[in-house]
Amino acid sequence: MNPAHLLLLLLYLHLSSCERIFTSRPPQEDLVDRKCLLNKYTLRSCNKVFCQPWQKCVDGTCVCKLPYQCPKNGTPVCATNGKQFPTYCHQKSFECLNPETKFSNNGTCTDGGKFNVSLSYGSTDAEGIVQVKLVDQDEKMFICKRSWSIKEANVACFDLGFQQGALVIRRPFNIPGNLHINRTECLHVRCRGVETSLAECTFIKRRTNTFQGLADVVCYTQDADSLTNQSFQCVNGKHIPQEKVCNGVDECGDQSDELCCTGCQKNAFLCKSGVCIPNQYKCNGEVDCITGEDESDCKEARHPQNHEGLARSNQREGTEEIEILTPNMDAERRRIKSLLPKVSCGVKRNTHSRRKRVVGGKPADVGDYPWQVAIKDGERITCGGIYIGGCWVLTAAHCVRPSRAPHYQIWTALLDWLTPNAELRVRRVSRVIVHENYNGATYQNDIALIEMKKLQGKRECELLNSVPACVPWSPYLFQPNEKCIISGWGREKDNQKVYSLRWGKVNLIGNCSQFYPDRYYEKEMQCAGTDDGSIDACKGDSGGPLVCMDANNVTYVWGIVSWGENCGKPEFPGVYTRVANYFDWISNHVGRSLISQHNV
Ligand code: 4AZ
Repeated sequence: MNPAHLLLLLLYLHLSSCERIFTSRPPQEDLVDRKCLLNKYTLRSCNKVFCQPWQKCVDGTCVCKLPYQCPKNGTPVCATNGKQFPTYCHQKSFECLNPETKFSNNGTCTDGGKFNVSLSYGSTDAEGIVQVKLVDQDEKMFICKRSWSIKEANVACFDLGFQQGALVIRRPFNIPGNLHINRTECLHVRCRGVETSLAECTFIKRRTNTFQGLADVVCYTQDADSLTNQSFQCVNGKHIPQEKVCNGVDECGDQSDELCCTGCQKNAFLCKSGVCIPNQYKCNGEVDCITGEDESDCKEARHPQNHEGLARSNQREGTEEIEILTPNMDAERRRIKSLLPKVSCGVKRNTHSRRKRVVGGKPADVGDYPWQVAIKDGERITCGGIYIGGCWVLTAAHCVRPSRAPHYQIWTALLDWLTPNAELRVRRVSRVIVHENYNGATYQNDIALIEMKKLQGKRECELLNSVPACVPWSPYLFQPNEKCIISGWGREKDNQKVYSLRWGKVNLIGNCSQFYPDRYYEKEMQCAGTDDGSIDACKGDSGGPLVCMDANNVTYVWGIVSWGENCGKPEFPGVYTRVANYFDWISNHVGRSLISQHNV
Protein backbone atom coordinates (compact mmCIF):
# COMPACT_ATOMS: atom_id res chain seq x y z
CA MET A 1 0.00 0.00 0.00
CA ASN A 2 1.55 3.33 -1.01
CA PRO A 3 1.27 6.49 1.14
CA ALA A 4 -1.48 7.94 -1.04
CA HIS A 5 -3.62 4.85 -0.56
CA LEU A 6 -2.93 4.88 3.17
CA LEU A 7 -4.04 8.51 3.35
CA LEU A 8 -7.25 7.65 1.51
CA LEU A 9 -7.88 4.74 3.84
CA LEU A 10 -7.38 6.93 6.91
CA LEU A 11 -9.65 9.59 5.45
CA TYR A 12 -12.28 6.92 4.77
CA LEU A 13 -12.04 5.54 8.31
CA HIS A 14 -12.29 9.04 9.72
CA LEU A 15 -15.34 9.88 7.63
CA SER A 16 -17.12 6.64 8.42
CA SER A 17 -16.56 7.12 12.14
CA CYS A 18 -17.93 10.67 11.86
CA GLU A 19 -20.99 9.28 10.22
CA ARG A 20 -21.44 6.89 13.09
CA ILE A 21 -21.27 9.76 15.53
CA PHE A 22 -23.85 11.72 13.57
CA THR A 23 -26.21 8.78 13.43
CA SER A 24 -25.93 7.81 17.09
CA ARG A 25 -29.10 9.64 18.08
CA PRO A 26 -31.37 7.84 20.52
CA PRO A 27 -32.69 4.85 18.58
CA GLN A 28 -36.34 5.57 19.35
CA GLU A 29 -36.19 8.89 17.57
CA ASP A 30 -35.24 7.06 14.40
CA LEU A 31 -38.30 4.87 14.76
CA VAL A 32 -40.68 7.81 14.42
CA ASP A 33 -42.03 9.28 11.19
CA ARG A 34 -42.20 13.00 12.05
CA LYS A 35 -44.32 13.97 9.06
CA CYS A 36 -46.89 11.36 10.04
CA LEU A 37 -47.09 12.80 13.59
CA LEU A 38 -48.53 16.02 12.14
CA ASN A 39 -51.73 14.07 11.37
CA LYS A 40 -52.28 13.52 15.11
CA TYR A 41 -53.42 9.91 14.69
CA THR A 42 -55.05 8.15 17.65
CA LEU A 43 -56.83 4.88 18.31
CA ARG A 44 -59.81 6.46 16.58
CA SER A 45 -57.98 7.03 13.29
CA CYS A 46 -59.32 4.35 10.98
CA ASN A 47 -56.71 5.14 8.33
CA LYS A 48 -54.29 3.45 10.75
CA VAL A 49 -56.28 1.02 12.90
CA PHE A 50 -59.56 -0.90 12.93
CA CYS A 51 -62.40 0.67 14.86
CA GLN A 52 -64.03 -1.10 17.79
CA PRO A 53 -67.01 -3.28 16.82
CA TRP A 54 -69.38 -0.66 18.31
CA GLN A 55 -67.88 2.04 16.11
CA LYS A 56 -67.80 2.72 12.40
CA CYS A 57 -65.31 4.58 10.25
CA VAL A 58 -66.45 7.91 8.78
CA ASP A 59 -64.01 10.27 7.05
CA GLY A 60 -61.02 8.62 8.70
CA THR A 61 -62.43 8.71 12.25
CA CYS A 62 -64.10 5.98 14.28
CA VAL A 63 -67.50 7.28 15.34
CA CYS A 64 -70.08 5.65 17.60
CA LYS A 65 -72.60 3.28 16.08
CA LEU A 66 -76.14 3.35 17.37
CA PRO A 67 -76.89 0.43 19.75
CA TYR A 68 -79.50 -1.04 17.37
CA GLN A 69 -76.73 -1.59 14.81
CA CYS A 70 -75.12 -4.18 17.11
CA PRO A 71 -75.43 -7.94 16.47
CA LYS A 72 -78.41 -9.21 18.41
CA ASN A 73 -77.10 -12.37 20.00
CA GLY A 74 -75.20 -12.30 23.25
CA THR A 75 -75.82 -12.13 26.98
CA PRO A 76 -77.12 -9.18 29.02
CA VAL A 77 -74.78 -6.62 30.52
CA CYS A 78 -75.32 -4.18 33.35
CA ALA A 79 -74.00 -0.63 33.21
CA THR A 80 -72.96 1.73 35.99
CA ASN A 81 -76.21 3.70 35.70
CA GLY A 82 -78.11 0.55 36.73
CA LYS A 83 -79.47 0.09 33.21
CA GLN A 84 -79.39 -3.32 31.57
CA PHE A 85 -78.37 -3.85 27.94
CA PRO A 86 -79.07 -6.89 25.72
CA THR A 87 -75.35 -7.36 24.88
CA TYR A 88 -71.89 -5.94 25.61
CA CYS A 89 -71.95 -4.27 22.18
CA HIS A 90 -75.20 -2.47 23.01
CA GLN A 91 -73.70 -1.18 26.27
CA LYS A 92 -70.40 -0.11 24.64
CA SER A 93 -72.20 1.62 21.83
CA PHE A 94 -74.43 3.45 24.35
CA GLU A 95 -71.30 4.33 26.38
CA CYS A 96 -69.58 5.59 23.24
CA LEU A 97 -72.39 8.16 22.96
CA ASN A 98 -72.73 8.70 26.76
CA PRO A 99 -69.24 8.20 28.27
CA GLU A 100 -70.42 8.36 31.88
CA THR A 101 -72.36 5.11 31.47
CA LYS A 102 -69.62 2.52 31.87
CA PHE A 103 -69.62 -1.27 32.00
CA SER A 104 -70.39 -2.72 35.42
CA ASN A 105 -70.87 -6.46 35.08
CA ASN A 106 -71.90 -9.28 32.82
CA GLY A 107 -75.39 -10.47 33.63
CA THR A 108 -78.41 -8.72 35.05
CA CYS A 109 -78.34 -5.61 37.19
CA THR A 110 -79.89 -7.19 40.25
CA ASP A 111 -77.13 -9.72 40.85
CA GLY A 112 -74.83 -7.86 43.18
CA GLY A 113 -73.50 -4.49 44.22
CA LYS A 114 -71.64 -2.08 42.02
CA PHE A 115 -68.14 -2.37 40.64
CA ASN A 116 -65.87 0.29 42.04
CA VAL A 117 -62.23 1.43 41.81
CA SER A 118 -60.51 3.65 44.33
CA LEU A 119 -57.05 4.92 45.16
CA SER A 120 -55.83 5.01 48.75
CA TYR A 121 -52.87 6.34 50.73
CA GLY A 122 -51.84 8.91 48.12
CA SER A 123 -51.55 12.60 48.84
CA THR A 124 -53.99 13.61 46.07
CA ASP A 125 -57.11 12.11 44.44
CA ALA A 126 -55.04 11.22 41.41
CA GLU A 127 -52.69 8.79 43.08
CA GLY A 128 -52.44 5.90 45.45
CA ILE A 129 -52.66 2.18 45.92
CA VAL A 130 -55.38 0.66 43.75
CA GLN A 131 -58.38 -1.05 45.30
CA VAL A 132 -61.35 -2.60 43.52
CA LYS A 133 -64.67 -3.89 44.67
CA LEU A 134 -65.96 -6.55 42.32
CA VAL A 135 -69.67 -6.97 41.84
CA ASP A 136 -69.99 -10.34 43.59
CA GLN A 137 -67.45 -9.67 46.33
CA ASP A 138 -68.22 -8.03 49.62
CA GLU A 139 -64.89 -6.44 50.28
CA LYS A 140 -62.51 -4.12 48.53
CA MET A 141 -59.44 -5.93 47.25
CA PHE A 142 -55.91 -4.86 46.36
CA ILE A 143 -54.31 -5.66 43.03
CA CYS A 144 -51.02 -7.54 42.87
CA LYS A 145 -48.13 -5.50 41.56
CA ARG A 146 -46.93 -8.39 39.41
CA SER A 147 -49.96 -8.23 37.15
CA TRP A 148 -49.89 -4.42 36.93
CA SER A 149 -48.61 -2.68 33.79
CA ILE A 150 -49.18 0.66 32.12
CA LYS A 151 -52.13 -0.89 30.19
CA GLU A 152 -54.02 -1.71 33.38
CA ALA A 153 -52.94 1.56 35.01
CA ASN A 154 -54.26 3.59 32.06
CA VAL A 155 -57.61 1.80 32.28
CA ALA A 156 -57.83 2.40 36.05
CA CYS A 157 -57.23 6.11 35.47
CA PHE A 158 -59.80 6.28 32.62
CA ASP A 159 -62.23 4.63 35.02
CA LEU A 160 -61.56 7.34 37.58
CA GLY A 161 -62.16 10.07 35.01
CA PHE A 162 -58.55 10.91 34.07
CA GLN A 163 -58.88 10.94 30.31
CA GLN A 164 -55.16 10.83 29.56
CA GLY A 165 -54.66 7.72 31.65
CA ALA A 166 -51.72 7.08 33.95
CA LEU A 167 -48.58 9.12 34.38
CA VAL A 168 -46.50 6.52 36.22
CA ILE A 169 -46.94 3.19 37.84
CA ARG A 170 -44.76 2.00 40.72
CA ARG A 171 -44.20 4.79 43.13
CA PRO A 172 -43.80 3.93 46.80
CA PHE A 173 -46.93 4.81 48.74
CA ASN A 174 -46.73 4.09 52.43
CA ILE A 175 -49.52 2.26 54.10
CA PRO A 176 -49.91 3.48 57.67
CA GLY A 177 -48.29 1.00 60.04
CA ASN A 178 -51.32 0.62 62.28
CA LEU A 179 -53.35 -0.85 59.38
CA HIS A 180 -53.24 -4.57 59.07
CA ILE A 181 -53.25 -5.69 55.44
CA ASN A 182 -53.21 -9.28 54.31
CA ARG A 183 -50.61 -9.00 51.59
CA THR A 184 -50.93 -12.58 50.49
CA GLU A 185 -54.37 -11.85 49.11
CA CYS A 186 -54.56 -9.64 46.06
CA LEU A 187 -56.18 -9.84 42.66
CA HIS A 188 -54.44 -10.31 39.34
CA VAL A 189 -55.85 -8.23 36.54
CA ARG A 190 -55.37 -8.25 32.80
CA CYS A 191 -56.61 -5.60 30.37
CA ARG A 192 -56.15 -5.08 26.66
CA GLY A 193 -55.61 -1.37 27.27
CA VAL A 194 -58.59 -0.04 25.29
CA GLU A 195 -61.18 -0.63 28.02
CA THR A 196 -62.72 2.39 29.69
CA SER A 197 -63.29 0.66 33.01
CA LEU A 198 -61.31 -1.88 35.02
CA ALA A 199 -64.60 -3.80 35.27
CA GLU A 200 -64.05 -4.88 31.65
CA CYS A 201 -60.69 -6.45 32.48
CA THR A 202 -60.25 -10.00 33.70
CA PHE A 203 -59.71 -10.57 37.43
CA ILE A 204 -58.17 -13.67 38.89
CA LYS A 205 -57.69 -14.57 42.52
CA ARG A 206 -54.69 -16.64 43.47
CA ARG A 207 -54.04 -17.60 47.01
CA THR A 208 -50.36 -17.68 47.76
CA ASN A 209 -48.39 -17.76 50.94
CA THR A 210 -45.86 -15.27 49.68
CA PHE A 211 -45.76 -11.58 50.43
CA GLN A 212 -47.12 -9.59 47.47
CA GLY A 213 -46.36 -6.10 46.26
CA LEU A 214 -49.49 -4.06 45.69
CA ALA A 215 -50.33 -2.14 42.52
CA ASP A 216 -50.32 1.64 42.61
CA VAL A 217 -50.68 4.46 40.13
CA VAL A 218 -50.36 8.19 39.58
CA CYS A 219 -52.99 9.32 37.11
CA TYR A 220 -52.13 12.05 34.66
CA THR A 221 -52.92 15.60 35.63
CA GLN A 222 -51.39 18.65 34.02
CA ASP A 223 -49.57 19.64 37.24
CA ALA A 224 -47.94 16.26 37.60
CA ASP A 225 -46.73 16.12 33.98
CA SER A 226 -42.97 15.87 33.80
CA LEU A 227 -41.56 17.44 30.67
CA THR A 228 -37.98 16.84 29.59
CA ASN A 229 -36.27 17.34 26.27
CA GLN A 230 -36.32 13.56 25.95
CA SER A 231 -40.07 13.24 26.15
CA PHE A 232 -42.64 12.47 23.47
CA GLN A 233 -45.88 14.41 23.38
CA CYS A 234 -48.95 12.25 22.93
CA VAL A 235 -51.92 13.58 20.95
CA ASN A 236 -53.86 13.75 24.25
CA GLY A 237 -51.21 16.14 25.61
CA LYS A 238 -49.50 13.73 27.98
CA HIS A 239 -45.72 13.42 27.84
CA ILE A 240 -44.09 10.01 27.92
CA PRO A 241 -40.41 9.02 27.86
CA GLN A 242 -39.05 8.93 24.30
CA GLU A 243 -37.78 5.37 24.83
CA LYS A 244 -41.36 4.11 25.21
CA VAL A 245 -42.37 5.20 21.72
CA CYS A 246 -42.94 2.48 19.06
CA ASN A 247 -42.60 -0.42 21.51
CA GLY A 248 -46.05 -1.92 20.82
CA VAL A 249 -47.38 -0.76 24.19
CA ASP A 250 -49.91 2.08 24.28
CA GLU A 251 -48.34 4.29 26.95
CA CYS A 252 -50.19 7.39 25.80
CA GLY A 253 -53.59 5.82 26.35
CA ASP A 254 -54.71 7.09 22.94
CA GLN A 255 -52.22 4.88 21.08
CA SER A 256 -50.57 7.95 19.51
CA ASP A 257 -47.10 6.66 20.51
CA GLU A 258 -47.53 3.60 18.26
CA LEU A 259 -49.09 4.92 15.05
CA CYS A 260 -46.28 6.76 13.22
CA CYS A 261 -43.42 4.27 13.33
CA THR A 262 -40.78 3.43 10.76
CA GLY A 263 -39.57 0.57 12.96
CA CYS A 264 -40.46 -1.01 16.30
CA GLN A 265 -38.54 -1.91 19.42
CA LYS A 266 -37.76 -5.52 20.16
CA ASN A 267 -41.02 -6.76 21.63
CA ALA A 268 -43.19 -5.28 18.93
CA PHE A 269 -44.16 -6.00 15.34
CA LEU A 270 -44.27 -3.33 12.63
CA CYS A 271 -47.37 -3.31 10.45
CA LYS A 272 -46.77 -2.09 6.88
CA SER A 273 -49.05 0.81 7.74
CA GLY A 274 -46.45 2.14 10.22
CA VAL A 275 -48.14 0.87 13.39
CA CYS A 276 -46.35 -1.09 16.15
CA ILE A 277 -48.34 -3.89 17.78
CA PRO A 278 -47.21 -6.19 20.62
CA ASN A 279 -45.55 -9.40 19.40
CA GLN A 280 -48.27 -11.39 21.20
CA TYR A 281 -50.82 -10.06 18.70
CA LYS A 282 -49.03 -11.87 15.86
CA CYS A 283 -50.87 -15.01 14.71
CA ASN A 284 -53.41 -14.75 17.55
CA GLY A 285 -56.40 -15.23 15.26
CA GLU A 286 -57.39 -11.55 15.18
CA VAL A 287 -56.19 -9.17 12.44
CA ASP A 288 -54.58 -6.11 14.03
CA CYS A 289 -52.60 -4.61 11.12
CA ILE A 290 -54.98 -3.00 8.63
CA THR A 291 -52.79 -4.61 5.97
CA GLY A 292 -53.37 -8.07 7.51
CA GLU A 293 -49.78 -9.28 7.70
CA ASP A 294 -49.91 -10.08 11.43
CA GLU A 295 -52.17 -13.03 10.57
CA SER A 296 -50.62 -14.20 7.31
CA ASP A 297 -47.91 -16.87 7.18
CA CYS A 298 -49.03 -18.25 10.54
CA LYS A 299 -48.02 -21.88 10.91
CA GLU A 300 -51.04 -22.90 12.90
CA ALA A 301 -53.79 -20.85 14.43
CA ARG A 302 -52.57 -19.88 17.88
CA HIS A 303 -55.60 -18.94 19.87
CA PRO A 304 -55.72 -15.84 21.99
CA GLN A 305 -55.09 -16.35 25.63
CA ASN A 306 -58.30 -17.32 27.32
CA HIS A 307 -59.07 -17.92 30.94
CA GLU A 308 -57.65 -21.40 30.97
CA GLY A 309 -54.41 -20.17 29.40
CA LEU A 310 -54.20 -17.38 31.91
CA ALA A 311 -54.89 -19.76 34.77
CA ARG A 312 -52.41 -22.31 33.52
CA SER A 313 -49.63 -19.75 33.29
CA ASN A 314 -50.40 -18.76 36.84
CA GLN A 315 -50.26 -22.27 38.13
CA ARG A 316 -46.52 -22.13 38.56
CA GLU A 317 -44.70 -20.57 41.50
CA GLY A 318 -46.41 -22.15 44.44
CA THR A 319 -49.92 -20.98 43.69
CA GLU A 320 -52.37 -22.99 45.70
CA GLU A 321 -55.68 -21.97 44.33
CA ILE A 322 -56.93 -20.08 41.33
CA GLU A 323 -60.32 -18.58 40.96
CA ILE A 324 -61.49 -16.68 37.89
CA LEU A 325 -63.70 -13.89 39.11
CA THR A 326 -64.86 -12.04 36.00
CA PRO A 327 -65.70 -13.13 32.46
CA ASN A 328 -63.34 -12.36 29.60
CA MET A 329 -64.83 -9.30 27.90
CA ASP A 330 -61.92 -9.17 25.43
CA ALA A 331 -63.07 -12.53 24.09
CA GLU A 332 -66.59 -11.13 23.95
CA ARG A 333 -65.30 -8.13 21.95
CA ARG A 334 -63.68 -10.54 19.49
CA ARG A 335 -66.88 -12.59 19.22
CA ILE A 336 -68.92 -9.46 18.45
CA LYS A 337 -66.37 -8.47 15.81
CA SER A 338 -66.74 -11.84 14.13
CA LEU A 339 -70.53 -11.34 13.90
CA LEU A 340 -70.35 -8.03 12.02
CA PRO A 341 -71.51 -8.10 8.40
CA LYS A 342 -68.72 -8.45 5.86
CA VAL A 343 -68.73 -7.49 2.21
CA SER A 344 -67.30 -9.96 -0.17
CA CYS A 345 -64.77 -8.47 -2.56
CA GLY A 346 -61.34 -8.97 -4.00
CA VAL A 347 -61.29 -12.77 -3.83
CA LYS A 348 -61.59 -14.68 -7.10
CA ARG A 349 -64.24 -17.40 -7.17
CA ASN A 350 -62.23 -20.33 -8.46
CA THR A 351 -58.84 -20.03 -10.04
CA HIS A 352 -58.90 -21.74 -13.39
CA SER A 353 -56.81 -24.84 -13.89
CA ARG A 354 -55.42 -23.61 -17.21
CA ARG A 355 -52.34 -21.52 -16.32
CA LYS A 356 -50.15 -20.02 -18.60
CA ARG A 357 -52.11 -5.47 -23.46
CA VAL A 358 -50.82 -3.30 -21.58
CA VAL A 359 -47.36 -2.44 -23.01
CA GLY A 360 -45.16 -5.52 -22.57
CA GLY A 361 -47.87 -7.47 -20.72
CA LYS A 362 -49.08 -11.04 -20.96
CA PRO A 363 -52.45 -12.37 -22.14
CA ALA A 364 -55.04 -12.99 -19.41
CA ASP A 365 -57.23 -16.05 -18.89
CA VAL A 366 -60.95 -16.13 -18.20
CA GLY A 367 -61.50 -15.35 -14.52
CA ASP A 368 -58.04 -13.85 -13.93
CA TYR A 369 -59.32 -10.26 -13.65
CA PRO A 370 -63.00 -10.65 -12.81
CA TRP A 371 -63.28 -6.92 -11.82
CA GLN A 372 -62.04 -5.72 -15.20
CA VAL A 373 -64.73 -4.28 -17.46
CA ALA A 374 -64.62 -2.63 -20.88
CA ILE A 375 -66.51 0.54 -21.73
CA LYS A 376 -67.93 0.48 -25.22
CA ASP A 377 -68.98 3.80 -26.70
CA GLY A 378 -70.92 3.10 -29.91
CA GLU A 379 -68.86 0.60 -31.87
CA ARG A 380 -65.53 0.99 -30.07
CA ILE A 381 -64.06 -0.09 -26.75
CA THR A 382 -62.76 3.24 -25.52
CA CYS A 383 -61.71 2.63 -21.94
CA GLY A 384 -61.41 0.13 -19.13
CA GLY A 385 -63.28 0.18 -15.84
CA ILE A 386 -63.39 -1.64 -12.52
CA TYR A 387 -66.42 -3.44 -11.09
CA ILE A 388 -66.75 -2.55 -7.37
CA GLY A 389 -70.02 -4.32 -6.53
CA GLY A 390 -73.78 -3.83 -6.92
CA CYS A 391 -74.34 -2.14 -10.27
CA TRP A 392 -71.29 0.08 -9.94
CA VAL A 393 -68.20 0.51 -12.10
CA LEU A 394 -65.30 2.83 -11.35
CA THR A 395 -63.47 4.51 -14.23
CA ALA A 396 -61.56 7.66 -15.15
CA ALA A 397 -63.45 10.93 -15.50
CA HIS A 398 -61.67 11.59 -18.79
CA CYS A 399 -63.24 8.41 -20.19
CA VAL A 400 -66.88 9.36 -19.85
CA ARG A 401 -69.45 12.13 -20.23
CA PRO A 402 -72.73 12.01 -18.34
CA SER A 403 -74.65 13.07 -21.44
CA ARG A 404 -73.38 10.06 -23.37
CA ALA A 405 -74.69 7.53 -20.82
CA PRO A 406 -77.30 6.11 -23.28
CA HIS A 407 -74.52 5.28 -25.76
CA TYR A 408 -72.32 3.34 -23.37
CA GLN A 409 -72.25 -0.39 -22.85
CA ILE A 410 -70.39 -2.15 -20.06
CA TRP A 411 -68.84 -5.42 -21.17
CA THR A 412 -67.98 -7.64 -18.21
CA ALA A 413 -66.03 -10.90 -18.02
CA LEU A 414 -64.67 -10.18 -21.50
CA LEU A 415 -61.36 -11.48 -22.79
CA ASP A 416 -61.12 -10.88 -26.54
CA TRP A 417 -63.51 -8.44 -28.12
CA LEU A 418 -63.03 -9.81 -31.65
CA THR A 419 -64.20 -13.27 -30.53
CA PRO A 420 -66.26 -12.71 -27.37
CA ASN A 421 -66.18 -15.56 -24.83
CA ALA A 422 -69.29 -17.24 -23.39
CA GLU A 423 -68.86 -15.54 -20.00
CA LEU A 424 -69.36 -12.06 -21.47
CA ARG A 425 -72.28 -10.05 -20.04
CA VAL A 426 -73.34 -6.72 -21.51
CA ARG A 427 -75.13 -4.04 -19.50
CA ARG A 428 -76.47 -0.65 -20.48
CA VAL A 429 -75.72 2.43 -18.40
CA SER A 430 -78.31 4.31 -16.37
CA ARG A 431 -76.11 7.03 -14.92
CA VAL A 432 -72.59 8.48 -15.08
CA ILE A 433 -71.24 10.48 -12.13
CA VAL A 434 -68.08 12.48 -12.83
CA HIS A 435 -66.12 13.87 -9.86
CA GLU A 436 -67.23 17.46 -9.34
CA ASN A 437 -63.63 18.66 -9.13
CA TYR A 438 -62.32 16.81 -12.15
CA ASN A 439 -59.92 19.07 -14.00
CA GLY A 440 -59.43 18.10 -17.64
CA ALA A 441 -56.31 20.27 -17.92
CA THR A 442 -54.41 18.85 -14.92
CA TYR A 443 -56.15 15.44 -14.69
CA GLN A 444 -56.80 16.10 -10.99
CA ASN A 445 -59.68 14.00 -9.58
CA ASP A 446 -59.78 11.84 -12.70
CA ILE A 447 -62.45 9.53 -11.33
CA ALA A 448 -66.04 8.69 -12.28
CA LEU A 449 -68.74 6.17 -11.38
CA ILE A 450 -70.96 4.36 -13.82
CA GLU A 451 -74.23 2.84 -12.69
CA MET A 452 -75.35 -0.05 -14.84
CA LYS A 453 -78.99 -0.75 -15.69
CA LYS A 454 -80.58 -3.84 -14.23
CA LEU A 455 -82.18 -6.30 -16.61
CA GLN A 456 -85.95 -5.96 -16.84
CA GLY A 457 -87.74 -7.26 -13.79
CA LYS A 458 -84.50 -7.90 -11.87
CA ARG A 459 -83.52 -6.30 -8.58
CA GLU A 460 -79.78 -6.84 -8.89
CA CYS A 461 -77.23 -6.52 -11.64
CA GLU A 462 -76.53 -10.28 -11.63
CA LEU A 463 -73.00 -10.28 -12.99
CA LEU A 464 -72.24 -13.84 -11.99
CA ASN A 465 -68.93 -14.01 -13.83
CA SER A 466 -67.64 -10.82 -12.24
CA VAL A 467 -66.13 -10.25 -8.79
CA PRO A 468 -65.87 -6.77 -7.29
CA ALA A 469 -62.43 -5.42 -6.39
CA CYS A 470 -62.28 -4.00 -2.85
CA VAL A 471 -62.18 -0.21 -2.50
CA PRO A 472 -59.24 0.84 -0.28
CA TRP A 473 -60.39 2.80 2.78
CA SER A 474 -56.96 3.90 3.96
CA PRO A 475 -54.01 5.56 2.19
CA TYR A 476 -51.73 3.28 4.25
CA LEU A 477 -52.81 -0.03 2.73
CA PHE A 478 -50.04 -0.10 0.10
CA GLN A 479 -46.61 1.55 -0.03
CA PRO A 480 -44.00 2.52 -2.64
CA ASN A 481 -42.09 -0.46 -4.11
CA GLU A 482 -44.97 -2.86 -3.62
CA LYS A 483 -45.83 -4.91 -6.69
CA CYS A 484 -49.27 -4.46 -8.20
CA ILE A 485 -51.01 -5.38 -11.46
CA ILE A 486 -52.37 -3.37 -14.36
CA SER A 487 -54.67 -4.78 -17.02
CA GLY A 488 -56.46 -3.60 -20.13
CA TRP A 489 -57.06 -3.66 -23.87
CA GLY A 490 -54.84 -0.63 -24.49
CA ARG A 491 -52.27 -0.20 -27.21
CA GLU A 492 -48.79 -1.69 -27.35
CA LYS A 493 -45.70 0.55 -27.43
CA ASP A 494 -45.63 0.59 -31.23
CA ASN A 495 -49.28 1.69 -31.18
CA GLN A 496 -50.34 -1.79 -32.26
CA LYS A 497 -54.00 -2.57 -31.60
CA VAL A 498 -54.85 -5.08 -28.88
CA TYR A 499 -57.94 -7.27 -28.94
CA SER A 500 -57.48 -9.52 -25.95
CA LEU A 501 -57.03 -8.51 -22.33
CA ARG A 502 -53.41 -8.15 -21.24
CA TRP A 503 -51.82 -7.67 -17.85
CA GLY A 504 -48.44 -6.84 -16.27
CA LYS A 505 -46.76 -6.37 -12.90
CA VAL A 506 -45.65 -2.87 -11.92
CA ASN A 507 -44.10 -1.28 -8.82
CA LEU A 508 -45.74 1.55 -6.92
CA ILE A 509 -43.41 4.53 -7.26
CA GLY A 510 -42.98 7.10 -4.48
CA ASN A 511 -41.70 10.65 -4.84
CA CYS A 512 -43.09 10.97 -8.36
CA SER A 513 -42.72 14.75 -8.53
CA GLN A 514 -39.15 14.10 -9.67
CA PHE A 515 -40.59 12.73 -12.93
CA TYR A 516 -43.43 15.22 -13.31
CA PRO A 517 -42.49 18.48 -11.54
CA ASP A 518 -45.52 20.76 -11.12
CA ARG A 519 -47.90 18.18 -12.57
CA TYR A 520 -47.97 15.50 -9.87
CA TYR A 521 -50.36 15.76 -6.91
CA GLU A 522 -49.24 13.24 -4.28
CA LYS A 523 -52.52 12.96 -2.40
CA GLU A 524 -54.63 12.38 -5.50
CA MET A 525 -52.27 10.51 -7.82
CA GLN A 526 -50.06 7.44 -7.69
CA CYS A 527 -47.23 6.56 -10.09
CA ALA A 528 -46.46 2.99 -11.03
CA GLY A 529 -44.13 1.31 -13.51
CA THR A 530 -40.99 -0.74 -13.89
CA ASP A 531 -37.34 0.40 -13.82
CA ASP A 532 -36.92 -0.13 -17.55
CA GLY A 533 -40.42 1.03 -18.48
CA SER A 534 -41.13 -2.32 -20.09
CA ILE A 535 -44.56 -2.62 -18.44
CA ASP A 536 -46.88 0.36 -18.70
CA ALA A 537 -50.46 1.36 -19.32
CA CYS A 538 -51.17 3.04 -22.65
CA LYS A 539 -53.88 4.58 -24.81
CA GLY A 540 -57.03 2.56 -24.35
CA ASP A 541 -56.11 1.29 -20.87
CA SER A 542 -57.48 4.47 -19.31
CA GLY A 543 -60.13 4.01 -16.67
CA GLY A 544 -58.90 0.47 -16.02
CA PRO A 545 -57.46 -1.03 -12.85
CA LEU A 546 -54.18 -0.88 -11.01
CA VAL A 547 -54.86 -3.55 -8.38
CA CYS A 548 -52.77 -4.59 -5.37
CA MET A 549 -53.13 -7.64 -3.13
CA ASP A 550 -52.85 -7.50 0.65
CA ALA A 551 -51.09 -10.06 2.85
CA ASN A 552 -54.16 -12.32 2.72
CA ASN A 553 -54.48 -12.14 -1.09
CA VAL A 554 -57.45 -9.80 -1.08
CA THR A 555 -57.41 -7.54 -4.16
CA TYR A 556 -57.90 -3.77 -3.93
CA VAL A 557 -58.33 -1.24 -6.71
CA TRP A 558 -55.45 1.04 -5.71
CA GLY A 559 -55.41 3.11 -8.90
CA ILE A 560 -57.30 4.00 -12.07
CA VAL A 561 -55.25 4.38 -15.28
CA SER A 562 -55.21 8.15 -15.79
CA TRP A 563 -52.30 9.69 -17.70
CA GLY A 564 -48.59 9.68 -18.45
CA GLU A 565 -46.10 11.09 -20.92
CA ASN A 566 -45.91 8.49 -23.72
CA CYS A 567 -45.97 4.80 -22.95
CA GLY A 568 -43.19 2.50 -21.78
CA LYS A 569 -40.61 5.24 -21.11
CA PRO A 570 -38.84 4.70 -17.73
CA GLU A 571 -38.36 8.44 -17.24
CA PHE A 572 -42.15 8.90 -17.48
CA PRO A 573 -44.03 6.36 -15.34
CA GLY A 574 -47.76 5.83 -15.69
CA VAL A 575 -49.94 7.99 -13.41
CA TYR A 576 -53.03 6.58 -11.72
CA THR A 577 -55.87 8.14 -9.73
CA ARG A 578 -55.20 7.26 -6.06
CA VAL A 579 -58.51 5.56 -5.24
CA ALA A 580 -57.99 5.51 -1.44
CA ASN A 581 -58.25 9.31 -1.51
CA TYR A 582 -61.79 8.98 -2.89
CA PHE A 583 -63.23 6.34 -0.55
CA ASP A 584 -65.72 8.77 0.99
CA TRP A 585 -66.69 10.21 -2.38
CA ILE A 586 -67.35 6.72 -3.70
CA SER A 587 -69.23 5.55 -0.60
CA ASN A 588 -71.42 8.67 -0.62
CA HIS A 589 -72.62 7.73 -4.11
CA VAL A 590 -72.80 3.94 -3.98
CA GLY A 591 -73.69 3.55 -0.29
CA ARG A 592 -71.33 2.72 2.57
CA SER A 593 -72.58 -0.81 3.04
CA LEU A 594 -71.65 -1.82 -0.51
CA ILE A 595 -67.93 -1.11 -0.12
CA SER A 596 -67.15 -0.95 3.62
CA GLN A 597 -65.27 -4.11 4.54
CA HIS A 598 -64.79 -3.19 8.17
CA ASN A 599 -66.38 -0.86 10.61
CA VAL A 600 -69.70 -0.82 8.73
C1 4AZ B 1 -53.82 7.39 -22.56
O1 4AZ B 1 -53.60 8.10 -23.54
C2 4AZ B 1 -52.67 7.02 -21.68
N1 4AZ B 1 -48.29 5.47 -19.88
C3 4AZ B 1 -52.88 6.21 -20.59
C4 4AZ B 1 -51.80 5.86 -19.80
C5 4AZ B 1 -50.55 6.32 -20.08
C6 4AZ B 1 -50.33 7.15 -21.16
C7 4AZ B 1 -51.40 7.49 -21.97
C8 4AZ B 1 -49.39 5.94 -19.18
O2 4AZ B 1 -54.94 6.99 -22.26
